[in-house]
Amino acid sequence: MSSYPTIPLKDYREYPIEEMRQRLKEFYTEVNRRRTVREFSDRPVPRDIIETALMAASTAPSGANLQPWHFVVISGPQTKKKIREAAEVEEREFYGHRASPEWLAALEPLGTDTRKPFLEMAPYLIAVFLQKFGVLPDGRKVKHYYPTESTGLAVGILITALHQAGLACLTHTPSPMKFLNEILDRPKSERPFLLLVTGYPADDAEVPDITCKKLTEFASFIDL
Ligand code: IYR
Repeated sequence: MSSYPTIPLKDYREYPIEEMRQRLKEFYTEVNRRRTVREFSDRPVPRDIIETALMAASTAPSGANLQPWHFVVISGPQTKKKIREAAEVEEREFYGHRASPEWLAALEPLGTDTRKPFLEMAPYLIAVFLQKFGVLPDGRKVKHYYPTESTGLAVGILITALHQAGLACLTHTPSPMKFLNEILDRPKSERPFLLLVTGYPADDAEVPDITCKKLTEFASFIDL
């Protein structure tokens, strides 16, 4: 058996079952209020809020603990404008030619279109990159395992953390997103994963009238 360094699991906490129920109920009530928002206010948000949310995201489990992600936080108007312009070029292609009628029909309840003003309005865009491999200081490559799953888990925590802080998010996926590597000067070993738009919602923000599936629709239990 290989030996590896360990430390005691000192931060784990167990709760009495009733407290477990109560805590989860409160957590569920809290996350159930989260809605994806497409209309943002330009009100500023202190940068340390974003930094702490990113620290929370960085606690996500990852393949072989290689943490195969990089987050670029964009607050500057010039860079936001470049991103909006490049994203809208792709979106015009998408809505005009690339998307199948079936895909466009699926998007209909969301009311999305080629215009992405939120990319300039929101105080922060967080471009999330997935690293297919890491690069050591001497230039050698380190293969990453499950980078897609790992980065998805980190983004899930990031969205939850921002919601906890009272900020709204939009998970935006202009496709393809290669332009993010060029604009943000990220290496080829990194694949753009998601553009997370965050800030306060606009005062008159509205959201689609859609709901989550019921537990019985998305989960099954096997007791045998
Ligand atoms: N990227 C496009 C289209 C789009 C695709 C999916 I899947 C969505 O859930 C929402 C939008 C856009 O942002 O408009």
